[in-house]
Amino acid sequence: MDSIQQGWFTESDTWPGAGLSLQVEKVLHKEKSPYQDIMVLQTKSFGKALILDKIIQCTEFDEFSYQEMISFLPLCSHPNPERVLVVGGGDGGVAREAVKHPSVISIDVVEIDERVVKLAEEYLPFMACGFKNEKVTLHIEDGFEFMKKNAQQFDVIITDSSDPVGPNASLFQKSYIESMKQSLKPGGIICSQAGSIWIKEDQNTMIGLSKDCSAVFDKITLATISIPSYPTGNISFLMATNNDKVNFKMPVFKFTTEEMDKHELKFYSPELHCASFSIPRFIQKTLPYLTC
Ligand code: SPM
Repeated sequence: MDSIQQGWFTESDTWPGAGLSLQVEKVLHKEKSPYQDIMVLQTKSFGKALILDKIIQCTEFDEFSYQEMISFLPLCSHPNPERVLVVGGGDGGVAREAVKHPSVISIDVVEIDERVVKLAEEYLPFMACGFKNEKVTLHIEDGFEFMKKNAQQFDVIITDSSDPVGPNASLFQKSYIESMKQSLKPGGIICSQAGSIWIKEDQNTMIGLSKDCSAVFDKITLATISIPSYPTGNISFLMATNNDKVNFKMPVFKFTTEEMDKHELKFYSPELHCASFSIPRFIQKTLPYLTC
């Protein structure tokens, strides 16, 4: 089915029987890269939107919610996060946020699809600006291969991927979790997007991810946030570590109000950090592998 009909883009594959629609003013760009179909849309009420394989990745209206939380939940839980790896993240939004943490020295972003980076630079400069920071190094290559060459290098690994379909499916499998474990320094933290708590298929992803994590990590937890442009208005993050001193629910680094204003944080705060780990009972019961 054509994803744009009568001036509306509908994301219909990720939420069975339902769909999120955005009214489109203009298709700014459309192409098939070696890895995926890419569209950049000018929408009527969500600003510019990046779509990969018909799945909304981010919109100008609410991208800050996802990028701030997937960055600062793990970074502010780690006692001294100096080296950060972002797998995916080709729009630059996570890099833009991660550079704001004061102990972060370097961020390696490993994106497989160079076209995503180029199009973000052209159409989404409010995110691609992340690549301009001197702490950030961009690598156009496969995340698995990169991690193989970089054992025990990173304090925090953030997987900023699309959903587990097509080439992204490998980023939700056990071999990927084992690769991350090998690339982490002792005591490091991983954080992966894990879908919506309301979608059965995403719950299955969370169960699989948390089960596979339990084979290599002692502490596994889930945080969940609101974001209007993802199906059901929700997205979750699975985090894990072997550091027994980490208490995910209480940030060890707390941004002050002045720092949050200086860095233009619009969603993340130490209070919201704590609150995002309070997950509904039906999800707690669905996920027996969470340890905290
Ligand atoms: N830097 C932004 C990239 C966004 N990556 C996550 C995209 C998730 C889209 N789908 C969410 C729906 C859950 N089934």
